[in-house]
Amino acid sequence: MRYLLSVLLVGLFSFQKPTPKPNILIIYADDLGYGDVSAYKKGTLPTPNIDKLANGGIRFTNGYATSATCTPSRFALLTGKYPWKTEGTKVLPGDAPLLIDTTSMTLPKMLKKAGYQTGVVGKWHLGLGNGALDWNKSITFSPNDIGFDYSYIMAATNDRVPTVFVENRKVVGLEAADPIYVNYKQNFEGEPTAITNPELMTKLKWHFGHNFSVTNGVPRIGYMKGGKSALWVDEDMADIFFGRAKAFIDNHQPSKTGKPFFLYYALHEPHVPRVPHARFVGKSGMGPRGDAILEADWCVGEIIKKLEKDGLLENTLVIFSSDNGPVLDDGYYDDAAEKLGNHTPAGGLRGGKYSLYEAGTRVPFITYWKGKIKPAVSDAMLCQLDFASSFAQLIGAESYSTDSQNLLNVMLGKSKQGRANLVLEASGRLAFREGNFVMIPPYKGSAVSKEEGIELGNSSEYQLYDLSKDLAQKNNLAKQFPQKIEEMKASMKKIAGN
Ligand code: NG6
Ligand code: CA
Repeated sequence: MRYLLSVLLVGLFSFQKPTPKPNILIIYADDLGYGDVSAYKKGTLPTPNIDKLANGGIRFTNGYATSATCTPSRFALLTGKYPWKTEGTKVLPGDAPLLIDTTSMTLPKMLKKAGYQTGVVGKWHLGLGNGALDWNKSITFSPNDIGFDYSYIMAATNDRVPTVFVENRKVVGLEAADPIYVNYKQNFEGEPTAITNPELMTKLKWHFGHNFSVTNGVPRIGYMKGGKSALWVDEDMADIFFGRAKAFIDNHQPSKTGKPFFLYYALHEPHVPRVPHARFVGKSGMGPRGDAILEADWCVGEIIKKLEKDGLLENTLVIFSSDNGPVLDDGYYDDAAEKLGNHTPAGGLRGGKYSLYEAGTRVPFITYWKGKIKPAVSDAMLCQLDFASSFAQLIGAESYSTDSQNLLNVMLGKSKQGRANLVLEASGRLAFREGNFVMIPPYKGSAVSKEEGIELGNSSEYQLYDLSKDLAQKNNLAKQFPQKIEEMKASMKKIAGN
């Protein structure tokens, strides 16, 4: 009898064996606008590979980054915390110390704790080291100290020095005989810059900013010296990052290791400088920005092909999104505006990168899981901030962040009940979306950024828009609905303080 019972119990338990934890792949573009993906806004620029995910998964129309610039959005994605609650979450220079506290819980740490093999490949921009970093030594305070088993990154942005890759704790390809030095305050004696030696700018010329050291024919932000053997070639960056992402999958095959993986694949496109591989040059007819987007789309296609080839697609949750909205001229002469034609990077939303208007933070946001997620378009509101709590639910871990909401069912298409509200951020300024309304408090500063020509959202008056009727934010309802403003102010205060 007892024997029978235990057989029955064993049978029952093996029958109820939990499904294995899926792999998680986040593909994160840099400055890709809501309307830059053709599944979002059919235009002159085809993105067939991203479209495949969008049309085979859930295409979210109200998906947000927390912020209209890179560093804070990435901070939120990896920590599950509103970035503006932590000091220093602004666009970082290339020599900034690590912004994420190594003792705090993070998304990759949570996954690692649950048995995941974790990797990051691509753009980092969250600082490295603990102050006065020596790039020639092993780097502590790196992605490897906040939960990643493997990292292959560019430290900051492709327009900031040092223009080298860092694999785990080491600058890739550095030779001891030619050490590398970085300084954001002053140049190294005798070293050329874009100002003293403009002839070095063989590939791109600066329009504003970006007139410090020149590497690979491209002027950058910040000064650097040495490390010649380690300098990246911009044209090869997409292939190198894809190669490392692919190798990460090869080296962490769940069938061999018995463990799922988490890969954060952070593309560098279409951030400036836009220097795509020759395969893509001239292919979009829109100049380097369009070509860079085609390159990014190619990367997406290749990584999905890789998963498919390895039989991993049915057991991998794939997410595609972008860190902030689009910008055309971000400091180089590359004809992005001149060759735009009918393409609409913001897809009808107002503003762009740096803006408190929708195009700053509302981005392409796609979840895809072959066989598990049914194709759909969802207008539920969700934010990259929510990955932390949603993935916690996915893997049966406890959520560790109160800013991050568990929207797993929304991400899997089982619910359309998204966020009730979300605080949006652009360069330290906050706005508040609740339901279909968005409120932008008054801010000093110019209405349009002088150099990029983007409407920032600044006004001396309150702004209130009903996005269900006025997606382009043309009609300020603040005067008409003073009560609504008061309600939203009170609601925002509960989350963001005064
Ligand atoms: C700005 C840069 C811009 C870009 C941005 C960061 C100038 C004039 N502009 O300061 O080119 O690098 O920082 O972009 O230097 S982000 O996507 O990483 O946030
Ligand atoms: Ca960005």
